[in-house]
Amino acid sequence: NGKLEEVEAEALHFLELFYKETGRSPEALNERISEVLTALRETGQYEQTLEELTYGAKVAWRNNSRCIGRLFWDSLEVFDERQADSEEAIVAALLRHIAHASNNGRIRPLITVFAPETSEMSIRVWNHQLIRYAGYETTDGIIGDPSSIDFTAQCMRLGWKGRGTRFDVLPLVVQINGREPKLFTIPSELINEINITHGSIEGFGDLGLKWYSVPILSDMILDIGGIRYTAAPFNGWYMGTEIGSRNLADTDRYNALPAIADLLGLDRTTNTSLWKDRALLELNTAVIHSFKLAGVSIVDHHTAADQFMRFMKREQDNDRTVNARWSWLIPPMSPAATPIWNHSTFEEQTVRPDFVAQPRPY
Ligand code: HEM
Ligand code: NRG
Repeated sequence: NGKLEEVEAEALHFLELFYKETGRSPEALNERISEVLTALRETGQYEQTLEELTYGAKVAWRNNSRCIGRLFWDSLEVFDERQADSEEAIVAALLRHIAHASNNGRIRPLITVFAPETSEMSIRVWNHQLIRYAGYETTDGIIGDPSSIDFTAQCMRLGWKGRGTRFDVLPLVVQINGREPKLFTIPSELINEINITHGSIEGFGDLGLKWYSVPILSDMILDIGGIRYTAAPFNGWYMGTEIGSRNLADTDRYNALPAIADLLGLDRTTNTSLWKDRALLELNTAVIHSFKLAGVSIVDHHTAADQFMRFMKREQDNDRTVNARWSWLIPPMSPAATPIWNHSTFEEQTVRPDFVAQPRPY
């Protein structure tokens, strides 16, 4: 069975990494390897220890070529929810994740790991992120976040009704074993949202822009030692440009730049006024200002880039190669003003553990 051989090879590779990097003895490694191989040959599966799972999740973060925030990989907290076997138990764990990660603004990097994919069990969280805004296609155009249109339609098919504002928080949608998914509303007291204001531009708050405090990605596979955790939501904190240069600025997202330029009195009839750039700068300034004012963790792109350079240095000092994709690591604002810009020699390889995309379940 080719699949089993692959899992075996992945398991051995991960166990060797884990035992070596955590200073465990070769004897203990060999003992664990024979245990895992026996389990695999008898049942086609093996279960990771909490220590293996925890370290594997950290290394998956460390390995992810697209993440600029990896300096802090070793401080990831891991909640083991592999025993959760009902939609209700899974949702309760998701709510605990939101609360613990949010931490009144002092955001904690956290991953909650549910049971991996096996022949008997498969769990999917349909949400892209646990907290996200709905998007509706109406006869008057799109309302809300255009990137949520398909998922929002699924929620409505399952009986959800949004209020129809630009910022309706979507429900949690959890599916077990391909059954019809179940839908749950997140209690509003668990969700921290930040109104976007500007420290020195009067009227910026009247644009009615806001964003939620914690990005909790919930649609990727955590792949460790041949085991695929198809439901393993994780979060850190935001880099300001994710919100200020993309979510609120992209023309196919909230498209806020024209309104901001008008507020600033800029000439939008010509590109040479650089109205988009000026609007972007003030929007990004406002995002950072507003998160700081609310006491919510956020990092600007210059600091994040410096932290990433420190991460690279530290990895090299530890004789590890850094897996990196340049086009994802440069920030979407003033990229050439960060030290990442001049590193065009990044290497990207398929490595494990890692977080990987999976097909949408809907
Ligand atoms: C991607 C920042 C924590 C895993 C990214 C991106 C940024 C970022 C800016 C690019 C996103 C985009 O362009 O859409 C940060 C910051 C963190 C952090 C500031 C603060 C601690 C984490 C944690 C994990 C993680 C805790 C997992 C344990 C990833 C992954 C991607 C990513 C898997 C790629 C997502 C994809 O392929 O769509 N991160 N991150 N990050 N980050 Fe981080
Ligand atoms: N750009 C997305 C979030 C992607 C991941 N970013 C992080 N991850 N900061 C957005 O919502 O804007 N994280 O785990 O902190």
